[in-house]
Formats: sequence, C-alpha cells, structure tokens
Amino acid sequence: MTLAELAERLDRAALTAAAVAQPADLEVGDAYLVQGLSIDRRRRRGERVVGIKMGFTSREKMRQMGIEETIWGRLTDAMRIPSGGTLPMARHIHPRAEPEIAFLLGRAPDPDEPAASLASAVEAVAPAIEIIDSRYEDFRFDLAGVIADNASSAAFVLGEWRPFSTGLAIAGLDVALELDGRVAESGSTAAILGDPLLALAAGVRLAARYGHPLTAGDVVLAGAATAAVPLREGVRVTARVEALGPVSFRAV
Ligand code: OOG
Ligand code: MG
Repeated sequence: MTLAELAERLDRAALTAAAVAQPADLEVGDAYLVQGLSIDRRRRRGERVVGIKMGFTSREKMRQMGIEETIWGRLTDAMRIPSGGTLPMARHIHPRAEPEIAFLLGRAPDPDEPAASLASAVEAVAPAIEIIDSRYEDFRFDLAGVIADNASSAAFVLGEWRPFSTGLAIAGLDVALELDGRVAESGSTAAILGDPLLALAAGVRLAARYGHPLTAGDVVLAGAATAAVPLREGVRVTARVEALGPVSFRAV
C-alpha cells in the first residue's frame, strides 16, 4: 500500500466511523507524511488547520497506551466543538475524552527557542477537553500507526481564554475530568512533561521538523494530564483546571 492509499484509508475510516487494521512496517517519518496527506484530503473538503495537539506528554497516557514517545497531530476547524456543545457518538468509533490545557500563540515561535522564552509567544491559555478516537480496531496501535492516524485526534473543546501576559503559573494546577458531575480522573498540569510549556516547546520543535512550522493564531493542545475515559451516549463531560475554570460538552 502506498502512503497516499494509507492516508485515504485512514481518512475514510474517520469519515465513516469504521475501524481499520493497523499498517505494518511503517516508519515514523513516513507516518508523518501519511498524516499530512490525510489532512490534505480534509483541506480539499474545505477544512482549515488551526493548530496542533501533543500526544504522550504525560506518564499516565504513556502507561495507558504503551507508547513512550511524544508525538503531535494536526487540528482543524471542523474538529472544534463549541464550549457547552455536543459530540455526536454516531460519527465516532470508540471515542474517549481527556483533560488538557490549550495555548494560543500570539507570534510565530522559533523552533530553537528555549521553553522559558517561548512563554512570550503565548497570548492566552484555556482549559480544554480533547476527544480522541483511534481509527484502528480495539484502540490499539504502535508509534508509527498512531502518528499516521493524526495522533487519534477527533474533536476538541476549548474553555475561556485567559491572557498569558501576566506570566500565570501553569505548572502544578489541579485538573479533574468529570462524567455527569462525578470525578472520573484527576491529576495535575505538572503531569504534562513537568510543565505544559515544555510540551509546547516539544510541539514547536517536532512540528517544524516535520514541515509544519507554527504561527500566530495557532492553538496548541499540550496533551492529557490524566488517562482518557471512554464516552457513552448522553454523558456530560466537564474538565476543571485550577485557576483556568471549567469546559464541557455532552456526548449525544
Ligand atoms: C493518542 C493521542 C494521545 C494525549 O493527550 O496524550 C494524546 C491516543 O492516546 O490515542 O492525545
Ligand atoms: Mg490528547
């Protein structure tokens, strides 16, 4: 199978909510090419890339999925659910939700910039929920497989943006994910590579390395602070991040 054929297969799996088998013998560089090709298909349907999401930036996520390497995927405008909005379960295969924080870039970051100076590229931060939905059977994959599948990204919800210029401390904030008002997962933003700004630095560097330099206006999801929880129809999901507030959606 060519890389373009694999991209088409994964794109169709996402469109039809039908899982496919994992590719064999794929290399990481080729996997990012497949990811780019599948995003090109979305672009041709009118979607716009609005940022990136980081994956496997916390121990909890690495442990849950058995992958130890930080990855990234592209976010498009069509993946965004308004805060308080709904996620149609029928359009997904086996979706899961995880609590995150999001950065909004105020300027183009330099891939060689240290994390400390990258803070000045951040315009605002927000609490976020990412909905992941592997296009592979049983939600199982290896490193190259999940990269080709756009790091399982399916949808995301952003809470209220908070200006970052004040130098707001974002490492060590309590995080909780609630299902119908009951805490299902809890942790801290410190779980995200020790400091979510380090996840941003990794994203800036990795995306540039694979031909996707970030720019002003881009959104960056830092990666989940806790394990992801499976969704079921009707459930209301809320993430609460200390000092940043709540964000929620309902699965329908
Ligand atoms: C891959 C995506 C990981 C995160 O926040 O760590 C991710 C997956 O778990 O399916 O989004
Ligand atoms: Mg995530």
